Amino acid sequence: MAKKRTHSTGPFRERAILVGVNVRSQGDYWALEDSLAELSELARAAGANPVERVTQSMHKPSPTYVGKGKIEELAHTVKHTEVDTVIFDDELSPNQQKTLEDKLGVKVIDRTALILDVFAQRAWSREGRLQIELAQTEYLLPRLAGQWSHLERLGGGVGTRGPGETQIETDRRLVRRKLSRVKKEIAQVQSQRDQQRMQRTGGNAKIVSLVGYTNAGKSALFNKITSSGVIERNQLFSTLDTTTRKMWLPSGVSATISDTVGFVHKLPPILVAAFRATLEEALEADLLLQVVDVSSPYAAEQAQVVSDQLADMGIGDTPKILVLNKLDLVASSSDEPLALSMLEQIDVSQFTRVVTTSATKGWGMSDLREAIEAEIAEPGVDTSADMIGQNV
Ligand SMILES: Nc1nc2c(ncn2[C@@H]2O[C@H](COP(=O)(O)OP(=O)(O)OP(=O)(O)O)[C@@H](O)[C@H]2O)c(=O)[nH]1
Ligand SMILES: [Mg+2]
Repeated sequence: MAKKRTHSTGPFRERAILVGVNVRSQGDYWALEDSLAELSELARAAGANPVERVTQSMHKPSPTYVGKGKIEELAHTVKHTEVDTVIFDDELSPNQQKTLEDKLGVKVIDRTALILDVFAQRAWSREGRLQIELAQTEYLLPRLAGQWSHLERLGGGVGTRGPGETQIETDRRLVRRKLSRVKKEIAQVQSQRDQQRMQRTGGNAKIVSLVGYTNAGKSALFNKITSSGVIERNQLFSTLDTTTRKMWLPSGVSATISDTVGFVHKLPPILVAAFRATLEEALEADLLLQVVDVSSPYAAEQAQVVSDQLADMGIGDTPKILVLNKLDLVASSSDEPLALSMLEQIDVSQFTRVVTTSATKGWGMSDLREAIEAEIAEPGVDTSADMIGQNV
């Protein structure tokens, strides 16, 4: 019999098997091994210990995520490796999750729950906590039915029913009430944020926003450019809160620049929706600085994920400067041209300019400032092609 079902996204330290599929009809440009490598990092960040990976290639998606035979194989592996948890590389529907948990006899977690878990651990501000609470509650709501199934199997009865309604209905009501409370509090925080922005910018200063994959070096660049002390760490999702500062451009004009939360492959839409207040700076930006870690073997895929997610957020058309960061890890000096093969992999046509930087060495900072100034003054005059190979 399956263990008690929980959908807690709180911290856990368990031995885990990672499961991913490659669905050919969906043609994901992200290789399965790369996605699982990242899932493994996310699992570790959440405190789990991934001990095994199981993959399957399929022609079309399976209603049970993996095929029947694979589930049997998985159940066998679960027994023999004594794992506590199986983590799936995509968001599972409540039904899929329940079926898999029944068949495997251990806790089943999906990529969304894992990302929510990592976010929950990093949220320290009131706004961050509220937003993660909103995302977790939205995630939990459709999964409540499954959570009570262990009681339903016992035949309901004492302690499982309120007067005239089932426990699950009572729970749903409580959770909905919590949802509306959290949403109200977020709205309050957001209106304070709006006021602050108006005071800061006087309503007309240009807004520049750093965006990019988690761990690309956004906070490091932000600190360098504004001489601030935002936490920069070699971990996924160091930054959850937006920090905004005034920055001076070479001609003496000022703009505001914001450091924002990082993106990740298969970022759950509920999380993006919940973090809308935090992402407001990016949503309203006149100019985006899309930061890419050039030392990552997945730099091109990561750049594509961010571009796709910006488009999903409705800001795919905001002018963007491509900032190729961590140059020091692939070049010995700021003069060494960046290997063109790197640029060939990234679709540079969507960017108005390209700048190479090293936030830690301070390379390329004046180029970046000049590019920002030029872009704000005369958006889109330069073309990326002219800028490629032009170095710091
Ligand atoms: N060698 C090198 N390391 C860098 C550079 N820029 C950032 N880093 C390091 O990369 C790690 C991640 O940097 P952050 O600035 O925290 O990255 P981020 O994009 O803000 O990440 P999230 O907030 O998690 O989305 C840190 O350990 C930084 O010190 C760089 O140009 N060169
Ligand atoms: Mg950061």
